[in-house]
Amino acid sequence: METFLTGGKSMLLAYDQGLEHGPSLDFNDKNVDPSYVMDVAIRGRFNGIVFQKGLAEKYYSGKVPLILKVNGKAALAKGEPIARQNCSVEYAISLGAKAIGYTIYLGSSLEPEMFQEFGRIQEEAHEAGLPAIAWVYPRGAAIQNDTAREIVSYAARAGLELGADAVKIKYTGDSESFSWAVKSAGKAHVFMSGGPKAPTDEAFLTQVKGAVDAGATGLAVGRNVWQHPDPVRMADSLREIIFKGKPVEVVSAT
Ligand code: FBP
Repeated sequence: METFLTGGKSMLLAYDQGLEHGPSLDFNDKNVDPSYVMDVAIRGRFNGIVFQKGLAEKYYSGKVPLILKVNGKAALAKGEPIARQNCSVEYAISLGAKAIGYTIYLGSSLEPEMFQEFGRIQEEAHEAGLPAIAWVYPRGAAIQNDTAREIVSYAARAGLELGADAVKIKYTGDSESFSWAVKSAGKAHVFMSGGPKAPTDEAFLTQVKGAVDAGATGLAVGRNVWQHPDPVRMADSLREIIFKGKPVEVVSAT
């Protein structure tokens, strides 16, 4: 995990939304180009970039550590969510991966398949000396509110118990409830998931500050950075909060 940490904290740039959401929902003429986002990762001094294998093959420049997402799904199919493996750990390593990412839809009726698959992938990653990062997203008919304290903390705990070295979870909305999720994750690092672009920079930075104050290792963010008109400036603001613990007011004012 050390590759992704600076003084125990971390800031990762996620760019798998083209598969997860489709290009028309999230992208504009600039950020539809993976080279643009690769460049943001470098200039924004991120601790890692998250790609699916196709983007890693064609756009990964090697200048920022690579986290290879080895499963994923499109948004078109309805029904209980499942994302199956689409890339082997061995191939991910051949592309330069320094960590393996995998999404688990906790609460889906197809959850057992993802538990089993993640179990094997985690062991293969560990055998190769790589950490396994689990995106643990409670989802499906059984889940009413995927940002409720008990649901997010369940996601964090499930990740720990399944062997994840880090869990990527949604923010609960306030620092106090998020700190329970961080406690529940135990020794697994907690990354707050960015979510859709917030209405203001301040609103997003407040969430990030809340997560960091709750004990999160940091942030794995996509849209709030590469949809920003000045993504490098946003990355600088995030760094001030994550690595230096600065208050939002100070960061927003600079
Ligand atoms: P964002 O910061 O853009 O939300 O990205 C984080 C992420 O986990 C991506 O890795 C993934 O593509 C997306 O969110 C999944 O979003 P959803 O919650 O719609 O499944």
